[in-house]
Amino acid sequence: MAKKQTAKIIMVSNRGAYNLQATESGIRPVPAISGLVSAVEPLLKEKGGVWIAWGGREAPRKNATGLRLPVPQDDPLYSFQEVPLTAEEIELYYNGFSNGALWPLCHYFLEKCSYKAAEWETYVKVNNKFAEAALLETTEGDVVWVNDYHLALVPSIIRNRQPKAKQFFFWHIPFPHHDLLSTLPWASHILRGLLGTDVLGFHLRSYADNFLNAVASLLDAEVDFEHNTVYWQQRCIYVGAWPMGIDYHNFRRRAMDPATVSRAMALRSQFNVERLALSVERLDYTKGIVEKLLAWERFLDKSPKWRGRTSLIQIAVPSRTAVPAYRLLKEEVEAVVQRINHRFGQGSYRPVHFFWQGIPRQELVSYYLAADVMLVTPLRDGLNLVAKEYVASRRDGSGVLVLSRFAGAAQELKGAVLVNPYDLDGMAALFTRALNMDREEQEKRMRLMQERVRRYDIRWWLGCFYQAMMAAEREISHVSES
Ligand code: GDG
Repeated sequence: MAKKQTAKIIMVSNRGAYNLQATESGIRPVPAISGLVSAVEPLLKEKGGVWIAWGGREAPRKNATGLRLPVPQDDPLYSFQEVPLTAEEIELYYNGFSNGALWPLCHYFLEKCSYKAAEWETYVKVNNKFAEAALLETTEGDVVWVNDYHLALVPSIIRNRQPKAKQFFFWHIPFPHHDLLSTLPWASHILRGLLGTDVLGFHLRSYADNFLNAVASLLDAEVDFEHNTVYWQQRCIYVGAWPMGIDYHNFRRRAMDPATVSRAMALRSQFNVERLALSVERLDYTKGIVEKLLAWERFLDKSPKWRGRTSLIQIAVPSRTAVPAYRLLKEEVEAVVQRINHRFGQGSYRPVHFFWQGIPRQELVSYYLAADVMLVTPLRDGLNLVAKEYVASRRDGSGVLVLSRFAGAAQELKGAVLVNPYDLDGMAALFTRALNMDREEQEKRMRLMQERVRRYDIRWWLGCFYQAMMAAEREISHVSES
C-alpha cells in the first residue's frame, strides 16, 4: 500500500512540454505546442513525476548528459529530463526514420515514405537512449508511459531489463492496415517493440484492429480478437481504443474570461467581415491545407456574393522545418494564398489571412470565439484536438465545425458538417452550407457535440488507461498463476 503512494509517473515522448533554448542567462525551457502536450501535461502537473524527452536542441557535445529542470519554472510541479541528441541523431532518427518513414506511412502517404537502413539503425540506437533514461528513473510500482511512433521500441527494451515494469503506450496517430505496414522493411521489429508494453492505446477501434491484425499476420502472435488481447512471450497485452479527450472545463473557463472575449471582439473588427472562417494546425501535408485553400478558392469562384463578406484565417504553426516535404509545402501554401488574394482581394479586403506562427493558448481561444466557422479538413489525422477545443470554447452554442471524415474525431463529433478533403467541389459546396447555416441548426449541432466533448474529456481518457492497467494487472497475475 505504502508503495502505491510513492509510485511516480514516468512520461516518455520524443518532445515534451518544453523546448530548451539558449539565452544570455543560460538554457531556458520554452513551452512547446503539440496535441500530446495539451493532453498529458495536466496529468504530470497534478500528480508530479518526470517527463523524459528530447529538448529540441542539438546536444552540446557527443556524450553530453541531458539537463534536468524543474518545470514550470515559476511554479515547479514535475521534472523535465532531457535526452540529448546529436545532430546526426536528429537528422537520421527524427527527420529521417520518424518523420520521413513512419509518419507518412501511418498517414497513408506511401509516395512520401523513404526507407533507409542508416536511419533505421539510428532509430534503434535512439530508442535505446530513451529506454535507458526511463530505466534510470524507474523503481518498482512506478508507471512508465511511453508515447508515439518515435519510440515504438522502448517498451520491449524496458521489458527485457525490468520484466515487472508497469507500462502504458499510447500511439497518437493512425495505425495503418498491415498491407501498407508491411512495405516497411522493419515492420515486425516495430510490432515486437510495442508488444513490450502491458497496455497499448489507440484513438480508434479501427487503428487498434489494424494493430491486432498486423501482429496476427506479420508476427504470427496469438490474438484474442474478442477481448482485444495479444498473447506474446508468456505475457498478455491489452489493446484498447480511447479517443483522447480535452480539458473541457479549462477551455470553457478561458472562453468566459472577459479579456479573451474582448480580444475576440477586437479580432472581429480587425478582420471586418460578416463571416469569419478559421483553421489552426501545424504546417503539415497530412492536415490538407493546400486542398482546403483550393476548395476555398473554388467556393469564392462559384459564389461571387460571398466575396468581400467572408475571410479565412489560416494559422499554420511551423513544424519539422528540416524535413524537405515540409519546406516545399510552405512554398506551395504561400503561392496558393497569394493567388487567391490576388484573384478575389479588393481594397483592404483579403479572402485569406495566412499566419506562419504559433500563438499563445489564451489568444487561440479568442480566435475560436471570433470564428463563425472552423475548418478542420485533414487528409488523415489520428484524432484532432483542435476540433474539440473549438467546440468546447463556443459558450453560446453558435458556430459551425466543418470536419474531415478522415480525422479520427469525426467518429465522435456527429454535429459537424463532414467533408471529404479529396473532393474539392464537394468541400466548396459544404463551405457555402456552413456559412449559410441558421442559428437554430448551429446550436442544435453544437450542443450535441459539446455534450460529447464534456462527457468524454481528458479525465475520462486518463481513467480508461488506469482501469485498463488494473485489469491488465489482474490478467498478468492470472497468467503467471496458471
Ligand atoms: C497529434 C496527432 C492527435 C495548435 N496551434 C496552436 C496550438 N495548437 C495546439 C492545439 C491542440 C494541439 O496544438 C494540436 O493537436 P492536434 O490533435 O490538432 O494535432 P497534432 O499536433 O498533429 O497531434 C493528432 C494528437 O496528436 C493527440 O493525440 O489528435 O491526430 O496528429 O491542442 O490547441 N496551441 C497554441 N498555439 C497555437 O498556435 N498555444
